[in-house]
Amino acid sequence: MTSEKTACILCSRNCGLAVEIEDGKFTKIRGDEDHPLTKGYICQKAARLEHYQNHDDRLTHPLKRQSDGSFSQVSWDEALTDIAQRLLDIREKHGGDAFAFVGGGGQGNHLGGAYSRQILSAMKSRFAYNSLGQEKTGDFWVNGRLFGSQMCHTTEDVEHADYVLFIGTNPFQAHGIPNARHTLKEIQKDPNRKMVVIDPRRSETAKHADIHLQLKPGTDAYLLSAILSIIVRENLHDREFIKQHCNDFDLLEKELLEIPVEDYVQRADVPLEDVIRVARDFANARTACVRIDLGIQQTLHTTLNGYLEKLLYLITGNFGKKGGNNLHSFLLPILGNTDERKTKKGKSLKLTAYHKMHPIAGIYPPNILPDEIEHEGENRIRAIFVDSANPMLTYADTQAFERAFKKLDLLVVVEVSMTETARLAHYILPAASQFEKWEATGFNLEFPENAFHLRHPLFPALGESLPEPEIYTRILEKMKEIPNTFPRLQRLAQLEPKSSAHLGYMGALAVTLARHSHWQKYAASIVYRTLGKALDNDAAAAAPLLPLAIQYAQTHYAAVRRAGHQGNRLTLGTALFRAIMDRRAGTMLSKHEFTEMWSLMKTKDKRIHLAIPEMLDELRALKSEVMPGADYPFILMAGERRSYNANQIYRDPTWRKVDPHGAMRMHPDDASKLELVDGSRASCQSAGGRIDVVIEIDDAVRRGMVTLPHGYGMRYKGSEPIGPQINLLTSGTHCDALSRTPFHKYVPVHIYKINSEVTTTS
Ligand SMILES: Nc1nc2c(c(=O)[nH]1)N[C@H]1C(S)=C(S)[C@@H](COP(=O)(O)OP(=O)(O)OC[C@H]3O[C@@H](n4cnc5c(=O)[nH]c(N)nc54)[C@H](O)[C@@H]3O)O[C@H]1N2
Ligand SMILES: Nc1nc2c(c(=O)[nH]1)N[C@H]1C(S)=C(S)[C@@H](COP(=O)(O)OP(=O)(O)OC[C@H]3O[C@@H](n4cnc5c(=O)[nH]c(N)nc54)[C@H](O)[C@@H]3O)O[C@H]1N2
Ligand code: SF4
Ligand SMILES: [Mo]
Repeated sequence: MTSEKTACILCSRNCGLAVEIEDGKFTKIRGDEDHPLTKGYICQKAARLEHYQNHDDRLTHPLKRQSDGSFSQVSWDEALTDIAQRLLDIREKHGGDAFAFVGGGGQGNHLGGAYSRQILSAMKSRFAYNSLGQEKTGDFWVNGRLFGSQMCHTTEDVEHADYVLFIGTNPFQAHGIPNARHTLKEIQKDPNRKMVVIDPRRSETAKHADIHLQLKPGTDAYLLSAILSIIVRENLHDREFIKQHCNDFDLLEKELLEIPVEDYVQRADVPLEDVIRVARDFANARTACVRIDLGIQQTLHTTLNGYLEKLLYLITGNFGKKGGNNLHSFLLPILGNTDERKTKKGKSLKLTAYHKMHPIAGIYPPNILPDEIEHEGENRIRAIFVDSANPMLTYADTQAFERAFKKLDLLVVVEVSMTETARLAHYILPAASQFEKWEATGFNLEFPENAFHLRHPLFPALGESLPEPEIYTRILEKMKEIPNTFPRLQRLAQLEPKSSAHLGYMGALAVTLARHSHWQKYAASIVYRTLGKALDNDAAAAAPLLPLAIQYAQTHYAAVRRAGHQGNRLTLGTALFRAIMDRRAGTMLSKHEFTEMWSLMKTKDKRIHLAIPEMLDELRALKSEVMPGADYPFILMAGERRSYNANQIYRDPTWRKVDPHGAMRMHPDDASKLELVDGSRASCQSAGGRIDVVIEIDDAVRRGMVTLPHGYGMRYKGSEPIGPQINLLTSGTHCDALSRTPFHKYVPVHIYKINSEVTTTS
């Protein structure tokens, strides 16, 4: 038995874990008090991680599809030689646009993403699709306009705010904020602090709140603009802050004054006096912040909602201060900046062939992918790599994805498990699990104190599985994009003592990349094959953190030193890298001061550009809009976070202690009209599909709304789907016009009672 440190891989908190392992298994899992941010906190899901590490769907060998549809084992060399050749043929014949990369990191594994993305460069393609493009790209787009870059990501200091507004998020179950359940209880206990929840369901979080605005699904844009209007009408905005930091407030103010407050509040169907109270108290609070998530990002007016919630803290001056919302630093950058208005060296952004869609933050939206594969044009997508994602269950319109993926000339899936997507692949490449390799996430999203956790391997890789850095580096070598050896760099890496500043190596790397500029895009694999080989404990995969740490220390010099790292302008970065490598419980990266937040702004004038013309147009258009779905009796929230769902990460259903069916929650009044009781079977029909469900009566949901959980529908060991395959009901076209992210929380449906036995597919 050994005791080790690691982190949870189930949500963006990545809580630090202290674990005991024996015979290749976790025998004990608890929160790690030494973790610099999570300090011992965990939720009930982490204790079950043995169900991720060891189960019957784990992949052990590369698999190749045979002509009869079955899979047979092949060697790595055979698989990668053939894949590389087929990629080169497709590139030669159809150009790089015929290739797309899907996924590249889930809730716990982003280190591999630094390597997998290189295959896009090798294919001369820009088409990176991932799950952020079905939830957060609208938000990133707004950040780009307000703060000058789509990489300016915001965080919220819920732990120190006097007044917290949760809109469309249920941190009690979904977490996403520091030590969620403790933090919620702290606010609830303190008579001087207030919590407001805006959610059509009386969620577990709403149960802790001082005020719950139980609005009608999809009406957030009305409610939030009414709150903003009340604030400016009553002169509660922070004029001093606006004058000092913001542009174009007058344009915004004019629009906000036009909002018909009473009408909009009525549309949202919440008490006007509560709304007025929230507007006043939020604006008058000493410190206030807003935390949002999918409830507004996957419903009507996604991007506009993101704009309005940000205006709440901006015009009240709750930005760049303790207890407010803030920008934060990134060590491992998971976002890019792709402003569709700007051109780079005279070249505009790459639009997709069929939908002419531009990327946001470097990401294309999965919603359009089936059309980009299926259209008749020469420049359609013909080859795809899927890595760390299960689009067959998680992207909108399962039927369209199945149809489209079957038309591909090449589908390669890099996975730890035999998933529903893997079953469609030409090749399945087995990845070592997240506890069998060096891993980390870029979910270091905090301010003023930010931390990073590099996880060490705890178990040997299962069977022949390999870490992604090795898989993708071998593919680049097979494609002859990089040579197999770099003798000079390897020699220098070996020469320098392990604890040195690696200055000789870094200098030689810079010279090599300057001389061979076509290798720059493969820096991760080159560093992996050279410096990586010289690191202890086979830590090659972590080698690209050295240049990132150097860059981070240069950009945030004072903050890194405040976090206790020592060194001068040349050596601080390597000291930070060493700390990251050595501290198994995670490392505090930086301690900023609040005034330094403004240095993270990317507008040229370092001011916030409040008026976004596209958003003001959409705001104006709300007045004459009719809510969609009026001809359906129910709005389905397709994808709720509950105590026992965790995206598609756990496949073995025995991990769940409750909710085996992933039941549909329905208000008792609605249920009685349909003669449904707890445990009844019913059929749920949307415009696109039908699934059978089991009913759970729940008076916390609004009448006219039903909910189904996300994270079910797996065919474990080839079984029938377990629980609802919700994306049989959703659609890629029912989406935000600007970001193309789906309205999963607003799916109009009919529900019918069924008396026969349940079948769970469409
Ligand atoms: N247990 C668990 N936790 C998770 C995950 C998981 O699978 N399981 N997944 C992780 C991931 S990837 C993500 S992105 C986060 C998501 O985390 P959240 O967004 O917080 O979780 P959801 O339950 O999807 O949705 C949040 C709330 O939105 C509400 N809602 C629905 N429609 C509307 C609406 O029209 N307006 C408003 N204002 N609210 C609405 C729902 O009732 C729900 O309470 O969770 C993370 N954490
Ligand atoms: N209708 C509806 N659809 C939704 C949602 C919703 O609320 N409603 N939520 C959406 C959201 S917010 C998200 S984030 C997505 C999540 O959906 P996806 O992006 O598809 O990601 P995960 O569910 O996290 O699946 C991760 C996959 O990675 C595999 N994996 C785990 N570890 C590793 C590893 O180390 N290497 C490799 N190569 N693979 C690994 C797992 O086996 C799993 O199959 O789903 C989205 N889909
Ligand atoms: S699921 Fe999220 S909140 Fe729960 S232990 Fe894991 S990282 Fe922490
Ligand atoms: Mo997500």
